[in-house]
Amino acid sequence: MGEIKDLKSKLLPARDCTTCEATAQMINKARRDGVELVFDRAANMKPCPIGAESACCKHCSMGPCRLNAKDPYAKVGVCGATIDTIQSRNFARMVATGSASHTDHGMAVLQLFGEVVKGHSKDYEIQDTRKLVQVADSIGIETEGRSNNDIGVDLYNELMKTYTQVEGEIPFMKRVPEKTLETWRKEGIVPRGAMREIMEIMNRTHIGVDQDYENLTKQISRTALSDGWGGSMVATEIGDILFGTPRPTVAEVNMGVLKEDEVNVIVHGHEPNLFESMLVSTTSKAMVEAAKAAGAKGINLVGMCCSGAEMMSRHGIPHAGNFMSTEAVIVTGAVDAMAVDIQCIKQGLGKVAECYGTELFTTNPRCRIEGVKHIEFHEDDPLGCTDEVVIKAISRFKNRKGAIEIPNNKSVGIHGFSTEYIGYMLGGTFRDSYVPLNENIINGRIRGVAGVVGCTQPRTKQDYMHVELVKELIRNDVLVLQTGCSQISLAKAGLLIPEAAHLAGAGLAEVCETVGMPPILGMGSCVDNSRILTAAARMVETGGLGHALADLPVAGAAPEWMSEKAIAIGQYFVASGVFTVFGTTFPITDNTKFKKLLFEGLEEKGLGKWGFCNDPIEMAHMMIAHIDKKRKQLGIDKARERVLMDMADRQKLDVA
Ligand code: NFS
Repeated sequence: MGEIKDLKSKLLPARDCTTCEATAQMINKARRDGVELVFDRAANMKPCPIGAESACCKHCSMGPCRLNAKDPYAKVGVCGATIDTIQSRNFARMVATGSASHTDHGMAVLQLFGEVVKGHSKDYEIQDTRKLVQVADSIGIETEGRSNNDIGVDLYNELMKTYTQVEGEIPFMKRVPEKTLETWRKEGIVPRGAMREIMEIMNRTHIGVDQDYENLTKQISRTALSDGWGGSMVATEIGDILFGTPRPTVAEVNMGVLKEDEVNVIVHGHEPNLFESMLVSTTSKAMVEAAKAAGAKGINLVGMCCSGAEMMSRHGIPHAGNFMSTEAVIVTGAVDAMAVDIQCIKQGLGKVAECYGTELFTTNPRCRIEGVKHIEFHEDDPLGCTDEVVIKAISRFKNRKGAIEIPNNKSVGIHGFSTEYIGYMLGGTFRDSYVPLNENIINGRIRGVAGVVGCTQPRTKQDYMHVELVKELIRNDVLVLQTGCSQISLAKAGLLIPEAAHLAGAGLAEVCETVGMPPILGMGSCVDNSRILTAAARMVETGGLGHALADLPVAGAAPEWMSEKAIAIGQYFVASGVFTVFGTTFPITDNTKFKKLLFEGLEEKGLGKWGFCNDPIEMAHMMIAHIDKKRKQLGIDKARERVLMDMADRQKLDVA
């Protein structure tokens, strides 16, 4: 399938690279300054057409073997591997890597939690005891009359099985609707423990092991589910217990959040603990005084990418932009220090930071960059790292050289819609309920729910597909849930506000106005896609919309995806029963049995299915058609027709 287009010129005009005005301004500045960014590297790197279609194999040294994507069954690899074996193995390894990233991150958060509840950590404490009890209850841990630490130790031990268990079902399977779990058991795809699943996938994709794409696809689903309902879900739930469950918070987004007269510190990455500690360092009296002594008005802490999205949701910390803007933001010259942890950290940041004198630091032993300074973050002395970064930032502020140009774009939006908060918003603090959501879906005011998530990337105009797709969905009464870089795209477009309801269809707008909520709900980082799963499970549990996740009128999309994590997320949504559409490119060869299985066959087994589309409006209508199909199967399609008729009648009356 591929779909990556040949690039005509070596340097694309900034306007063709992005719809983000701030990023475009910085692309132009970088070109004036002679600094190369990701957009320029992409224009000079023609994607390998065989690799883009996943028609090559380098799993052994008899090859690498290249098959012909145009005539996929004309050739086989040296070992005899068919196109279906080669593609499914490549896909499996993407899912394994993506799942490993989320689960390793989740396990680190759980380990920190373990230190806290065992009383070994003095720097962190549980912020949300209500959620501690809720999560423990949800997986059958006794909570009545017990201390938080006792509950916490049991929760730690139980959730550690998510990663280390060898046989049995992972703990959060208790949250999966019974009918969905039955399907998974029948298919043999209930995850045992993430380490086991990832290890098995690596074995099965070695030369000469699993050479039946259907059998391998089962392990692909099982591994992805160990991420969505396992590693990622633990990261979200334990993150909430440790750092607080998000509630709607106003936050500013885009490069205009940088301040010329303050020390600007950016944290970019995925693990909340570094960022939480940076918040303590940048607000400490001693550091603020040191900044003032250096001539600054204060210290301005800003986030980027996913940990930025979490901190924005939990504390209203401003956010400077998504994945495609992480180099561009340094071009402002105003970033005094950037501390990174893991995932989506471009190696190119090193050079750009050097050009503008920004102090760039890696902090996690898993992620170092050659030539970039490393200040290791230790959970038993978190401030040791973050204080040092802030001191370096202050000194860079004092010695700033070169012109500073901060784009004045920033948008204010509301973020932090956790699964729990959606319940309180609809039902009130003491009677958390999803009934009003289900009722409004059943009566047709809300047509369905879409999750729009994932990255931005240089092979498609930054933010464009996210924004146009979401606008088209809400225009058609589809409530949109968002996470990750996609949420930042919509936030920059100024649409994460209740007033965006004026762009929504009449039914959705009416619900938003009654509840006082935006038609687009920002739920946090990419691991917080697990919030979309728990919200979907709540919808099934609430009743009236079928018995399995696959019955729900919902769909998902990642129109500008680029990472292996995104593929893992897509696969766990598909395995959970959701129609999931990706854009820009898809690592698969057309007209193969493996593609047919992913794009059609899985749905016939009671799971969801994949889709691909490169036009945001068309993509929206693929999702809407699926939602309408589900409404019809549920027998609620007529209700929507009636609602629409009522509205038309009302409008006629208004005119009269
Ligand atoms: Ni998700 Fe977060 Fe962004 Fe893509 Fe990267 S930051 S985990 S992978 S690029 S959405």
